[in-house]
Amino acid sequence: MTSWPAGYGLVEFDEIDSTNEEARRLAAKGERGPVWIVAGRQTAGRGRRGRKWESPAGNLAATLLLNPGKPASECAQLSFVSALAASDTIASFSPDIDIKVKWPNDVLANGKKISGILLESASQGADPQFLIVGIGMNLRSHPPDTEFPAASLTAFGLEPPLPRHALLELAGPFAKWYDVWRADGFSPIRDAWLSRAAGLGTRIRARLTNEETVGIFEGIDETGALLLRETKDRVRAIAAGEVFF
Ligand code: BT5
Repeated sequence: MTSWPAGYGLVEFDEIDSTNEEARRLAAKGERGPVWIVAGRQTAGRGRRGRKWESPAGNLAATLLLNPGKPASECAQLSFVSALAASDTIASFSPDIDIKVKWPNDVLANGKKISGILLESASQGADPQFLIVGIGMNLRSHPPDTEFPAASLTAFGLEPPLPRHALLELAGPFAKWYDVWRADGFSPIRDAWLSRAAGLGTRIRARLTNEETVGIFEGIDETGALLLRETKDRVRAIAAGEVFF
């Protein structure tokens, strides 16, 4: 088991609306972190673009509030730092399951979504004053009817760890990858992420705001945009969207 990383605070709740919302409230009060906020369950857990995130008791709902002191464009790279940490955590509990990262920031276990990440920031001027990194993990249960198939550790016949234990296994790897990012930048993070990426080199479908497109998933660029080869001569950089394999 890893130990709690030095310098990181911890705030715990039995129940809360959303740990990301609590991070926002703490930041508004002047807290700059780094501090992990964890809740036994969320009543208004959120995903990207206003979607809902189900987080009943037994699963992990955690948010890290921190102040990277870098421009917003670079802070977006932390979603890949988070995905690496979350995939380490899941892998530590399920050594025989194929764990992959899915662009932009999910973790898949045997091809099913087991963890989702939501990065938020609030800025004054050009640079974010704080970054909010929310991570949900399906330890004990997962919702049945999601557009992208979901899974939990229990669904694979594994004994789920207590959320508190999972947080410990997340905070350590996050601190490790965060330190790599701070010392050496995005390049080693991108390499590590690509070595775990689902669907790399295969034909995928990408859903953007107003269209869908297909192509070969060739990698990600230095901003984290997905590189999709649509034709022999055209590689498109996709900054935001959903991908399907
Ligand atoms: C995400 O959004 O995957 C980001 C989820 C982040 C959740 C954490 S929990 C701690 C922190 N506090 C918060 O309030 N949020 C963060 P997205 O890619 O938009 O996926 C959302 C979609 O996944 C939904 O529309 C559902 O279809 C599906 N979904 C909902 N709950 C799920 C779950 N527990 N497991 C798998 N899929 C789920």
